[in-house]
Amino acid sequence: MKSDNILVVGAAGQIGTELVPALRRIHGDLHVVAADLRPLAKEKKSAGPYVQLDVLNYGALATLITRYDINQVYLLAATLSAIGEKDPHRAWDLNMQSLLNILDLAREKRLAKVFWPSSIAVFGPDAPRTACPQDAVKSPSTVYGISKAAGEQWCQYYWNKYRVDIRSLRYPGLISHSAPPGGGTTDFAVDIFHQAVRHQKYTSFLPADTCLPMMYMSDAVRATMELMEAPANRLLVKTSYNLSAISFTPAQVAKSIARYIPAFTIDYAPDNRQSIADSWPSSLDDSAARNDWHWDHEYELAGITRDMLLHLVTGTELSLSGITDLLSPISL
Ligand code: NAD
Ligand code: AKB
Repeated sequence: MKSDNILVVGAAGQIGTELVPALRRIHGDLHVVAADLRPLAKEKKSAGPYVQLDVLNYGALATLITRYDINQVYLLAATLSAIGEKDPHRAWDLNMQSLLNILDLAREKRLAKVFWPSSIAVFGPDAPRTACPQDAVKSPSTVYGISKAAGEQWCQYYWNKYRVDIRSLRYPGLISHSAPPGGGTTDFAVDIFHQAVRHQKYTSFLPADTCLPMMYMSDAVRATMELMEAPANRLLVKTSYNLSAISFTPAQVAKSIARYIPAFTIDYAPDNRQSIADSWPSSLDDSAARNDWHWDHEYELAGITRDMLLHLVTGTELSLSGITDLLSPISL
């Protein structure tokens, strides 16, 4: 059987940094091509092909797909919620045109499958705040959310009209120790761990009690790969699946960190990202994903905290002696 050749565009970002190695472990280094606008960072060795490319350049994308005989594309390049508000037209152009380029190439080159991520940002103030259903009303208040809501409809359109097999997840805020976040509203949930390890204190740009849906990156990568491996006839949602793990507030993650770093303190200086967070649901109902392709998350807040701190203290001046309990077993 012919092996899959996979292209990941936006590979140098937060998700790509963990997704590319995970795909290479399954498909082989040479079968997964990483592409990004940024050059490969000097300190990062690439086990497989790395190509510097602008996803808005249709011709360059087409050439790359032909050269590497690509049959699956993961499109990760995008402008996230907070950065998007600084230049809405630019965010719209990148988020929409990148998707349309990949959808057209998927049709033209008869790609077997495409993955494109949506977000909890498709929901706005008119959707239920808790256990937000798969088909809840979408009234996004950011250009990022508008681009994701429109993108979902494009995915469904290309399926209905051209039978392009495009699979999508509405990711919650993702937490990773491998790469810095790219300018979203949920970034506090990553920054707080870095600051806790470096300075034992953090100033949150969201208020203490703002609750948002979150997920550990290893769960998100696994969800992505499980969705892509699922039989097509089980995938009934052709826009994007709600995907859920846990929800927490800045105060709750601070308390979880303080269990390991007793000197850790948090204070609050909410900024414009608060209104974005306030427009999003605090939890999602992802029963369609759980029913259709048996999605289940692994990491709870305690497991995320422990794993993040374990990775981040390694190589810092902070020794494990300042952190209690890190190595004792706990439930995830
Ligand atoms: P990121 O900002 O960390 O990475 C995006 C990557 O795309 C960057 O490496 C950037 O250099 C690259 N890129 C930007 N413009 C490009 C262009 N013109 N051509 C090629 N590459 C370009 O983002 P991420 O957190 O990895 O998110 C990836 C996707 O997942 C996005 O669609 C995002 O909306 C979605 N998502 C992320 C989260 C999250 O919490 N990280 C949550 C929901 C949805
Ligand atoms: C953001 O905050 O913009 C992203 C997302 C939830 O889509 N992390």
